[in-house]
Amino acid sequence: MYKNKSLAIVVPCHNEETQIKKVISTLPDFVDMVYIIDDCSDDNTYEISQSLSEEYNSFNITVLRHETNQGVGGSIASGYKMALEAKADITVVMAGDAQMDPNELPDIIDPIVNDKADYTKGNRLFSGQAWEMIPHVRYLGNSVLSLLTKIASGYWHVADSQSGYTAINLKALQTINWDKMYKRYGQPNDLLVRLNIYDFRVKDIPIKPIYGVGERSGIKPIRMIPRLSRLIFRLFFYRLLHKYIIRDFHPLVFFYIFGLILFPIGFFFGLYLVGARIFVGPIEETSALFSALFTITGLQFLLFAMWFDMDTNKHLK
Ligand SMILES: Nc1nc2c(ncn2[C@@H]2O[C@H](COP(=O)(O)OP(=O)(O)O)[C@@H](O)[C@H]2O)c(=O)[nH]1
Ligand SMILES: [Mg+2]
Repeated sequence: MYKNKSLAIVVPCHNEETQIKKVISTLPDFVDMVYIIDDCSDDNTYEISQSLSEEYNSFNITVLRHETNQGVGGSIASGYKMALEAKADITVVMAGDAQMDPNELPDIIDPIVNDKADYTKGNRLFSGQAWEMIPHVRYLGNSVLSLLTKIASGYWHVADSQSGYTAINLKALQTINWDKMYKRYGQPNDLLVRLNIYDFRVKDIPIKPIYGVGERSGIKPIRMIPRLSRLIFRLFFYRLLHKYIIRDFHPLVFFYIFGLILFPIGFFFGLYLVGARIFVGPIEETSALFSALFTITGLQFLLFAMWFDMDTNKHLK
């Protein structure tokens, strides 16, 4: 128990035989239950986890093995469902590769204990050394995805969207449909969008970036960014539909739609006109006017839509 709240830890694992012991052996005493999800590893993660569950039986460790690989999101969903069954007041996700510092647990869960947030997540970018400590390709990829996730999720104050160190309260755990959550690396982005649809409060907590502890990442940033960008794009429309049309209504949807239609037409037509002016010769004034009108109104629509969205979500900090 932590300040009279029961605390569950979900540990998604894929080939973590060298790392999992470190994760479990460093957990603080106030942890009530641990769910290790072995995502169909090829190594001895499952056997090692089972022996850890005997060695550290005060943590009530349950080890679940996926018969097929589901991805990190699928593993987290399995863990969440077990925590939900146990009615854990707070459920924290800590990766099985020891990249999360257990000393930071109180920082992550206190806002939930004090009912200041429904979901908290670590943010590695607040640290002054983030650029030095995080591999550069990941840092840049993360920044792009974080910006897109702000737009898609409506949590404009949340950054480091790909961080996996998170805590969730029982109410949110009971509300989200875990079978629908995205199963692979886009899981954090997907979950933020779902939380926003139900107006849950999300807080970023500064944490230390930890690299070089023997972890082997499954992420290939170059392939990941286009794939996740497509997912985030889809999630954006999913949220607009569910939050501002189905569950409630806000005209910002129309602002976004008009903006997304008018701005690209105006912008690309403008580019074409610039090319024509340079390489061919004079262009029609009305064409230039047409392009300018579309670009300017489209841009206004987009910026207003963002502003309205920010305003609607500002109480969810
Ligand atoms: N790569 C990978 N990791 C998984 C999978 N299922 C669960 N995980 C776990 O998810 C966590 C985060 O994955 P990792 O590749 O370290 O991501 P990163 O820390 O963001 O680079 C680790 O604890 C993995 O063991 C899977 O299918 N593939
Ligand atoms: Mg990792």
